[in-house]
Amino acid sequence: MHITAIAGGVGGARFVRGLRHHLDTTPGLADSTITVVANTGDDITLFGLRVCPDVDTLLYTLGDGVHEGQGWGRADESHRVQAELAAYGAVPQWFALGDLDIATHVVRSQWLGQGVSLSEVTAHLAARWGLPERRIELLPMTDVPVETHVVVDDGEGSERAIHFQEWWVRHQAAIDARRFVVAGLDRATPAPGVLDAIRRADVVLLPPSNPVVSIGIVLGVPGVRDALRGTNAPVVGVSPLISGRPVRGHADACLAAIGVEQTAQAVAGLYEDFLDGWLVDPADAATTLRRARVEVFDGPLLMSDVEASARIAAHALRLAETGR
Ligand code: GDP
Ligand code: FO1
Ligand code: CA
Repeated sequence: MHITAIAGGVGGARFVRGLRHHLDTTPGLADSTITVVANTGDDITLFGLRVCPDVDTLLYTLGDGVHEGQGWGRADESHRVQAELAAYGAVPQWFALGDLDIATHVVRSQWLGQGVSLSEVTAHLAARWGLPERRIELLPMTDVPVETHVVVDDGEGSERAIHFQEWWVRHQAAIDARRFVVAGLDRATPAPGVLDAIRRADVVLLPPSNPVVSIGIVLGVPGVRDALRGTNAPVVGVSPLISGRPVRGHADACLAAIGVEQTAQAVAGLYEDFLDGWLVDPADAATTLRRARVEVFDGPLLMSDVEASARIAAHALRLAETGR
């Protein structure tokens, strides 16, 4: 079986790790392959280095190198380089860059500077993290640089756009977002393999990633949404909201900015044109959808460890088999 997943960072990575565990421990499914299409709208250039947070969270999580408590960044990390940058007065200081993590950004930036595409760079990084051996292919959604910005009130009766990371990390999404503007998205093309991965999959899964600034950005890459509408594979999603609240992060503020209600049902509505199945937490059992089959997970929809994530992924796969 070949499964394609469209993922952001922590929610996407934990789900795919659980999916891999489920496949590896289920007779007949161990040779299944997974293609992950990653959001690159979070990407930012800092100190001349290209940082791809969602791609790196996927690499580190699926490669057993992630800082489990944080959900992003490297385990056993130190911050000596950042302390030295601070001593030079270099800014910004609101974005924590660990020493081991910086190596990823240095080598990525070096290769990009030599003209290597982001998908090729990502394949090199994925090889270092052992993803091919785990039958996981990691693709950026596009090779074209794309950066999500957030339009906020500048306090003087006008508005300005700040980088998504500044809004999310520095301001903790506490400034009202008026809208998201994704620089580069209109001229982006899907990275090599992305459309085929959706069209040729046996199952397409939407992990419980942020529907606006993770999955929503991937869906905005010209051609991706059409591929999802057109694929013969069932498309099944897992709700990132429980009782209308995100499990972590600021998906509530993101939904408010695009005028969408903060419910599992309304999130599924964003995928209505291609979604076949939707898995929700027992607290959201009242969810009904016109086109997609809704199932209630038997227990909290929480990826508290790999086994719990695997049970959620297994349920999503079963729903795909029966959902259309
Ligand atoms: P990010 O890029 O690191 O923000 O990660 P994603 O976009 O992949 O996922 C973020 C979303 O995952 C948030 O909206 C969370 O509510 C959701 N999420 C995180 N952990 C869990 C979990 O254990 N269960 C469910 N259902 N959703 C989760
Ligand atoms: N998230 C934070 O809340 N604070 C940070 O300082 C921070 C640094 C960081 C460095 C590398 C990386 O790959 C991710 C990092 N993140 C940090 C997480 C991340 O930028 C955001 O959670 C996501 O982009 C939002 O989806
Ligand atoms: Ca993200």
